[in-house]
Amino acid sequence: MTRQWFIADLHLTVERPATLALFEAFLAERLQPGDRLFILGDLFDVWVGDDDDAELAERVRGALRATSQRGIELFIQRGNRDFAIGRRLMHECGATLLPDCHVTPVAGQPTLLMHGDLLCTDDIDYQKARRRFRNPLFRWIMLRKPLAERRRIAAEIRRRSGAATALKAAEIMDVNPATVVRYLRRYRVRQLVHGHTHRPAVHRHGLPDGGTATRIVLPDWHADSAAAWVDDGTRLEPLPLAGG
Ligand SMILES: [Mn+2]
Repeated sequence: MTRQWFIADLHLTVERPATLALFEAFLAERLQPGDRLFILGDLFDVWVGDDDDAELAERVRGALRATSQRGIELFIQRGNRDFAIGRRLMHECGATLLPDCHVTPVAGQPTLLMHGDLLCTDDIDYQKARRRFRNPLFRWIMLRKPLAERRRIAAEIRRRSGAATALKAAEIMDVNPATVVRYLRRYRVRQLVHGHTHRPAVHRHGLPDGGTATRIVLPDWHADSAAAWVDDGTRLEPLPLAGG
């Protein structure tokens, strides 16, 4: 049976090896050939570029490549922490890079997939920082710098406060409900799956036409608490992977 899996906000880093081990076990033990895996952003706690040769990057690259080679389709969205993910990584992993807004059938109905940071429009400073980080020229200049310098800059951004705090998980604001409805209408969907806020829940949103939409917020991952949502073709349900 083909299943679709949805995960987000793993925030993989060498500093949390147990979460990395959980992810590797998830890929190897839960996914079966024919399954599809959607990673909706912030797979990495930070991504300095596809040429990263650090141990973490190599391990995740290898684990994803082994997964796609087993016949599992991989789809990845960028998050606010790993916005520098590019096509080279996708090619090396056998994965497909999805745009920031992607509509696909989930549990039998058209569903919008997002990382979720675009929905947090109350955080003006963050949205400003986001535009800067996502600017193609900024990106081009950054990715031309040597790896060591990019690592230093990434560490510096994590230490600093101000506009960059929005890149830190603890500071994330929740979504703006009017913005959620705007995206639901723009993409003509009644189901939305996203991560980013670290506030896992199922929400209902009333639409201007009198209908109701469902918004599923994926959990962030920790070694002792993690879950994937699974679509068996008819239903989308959470599956605890740690912490039950
Ligand atoms: Mn995020």
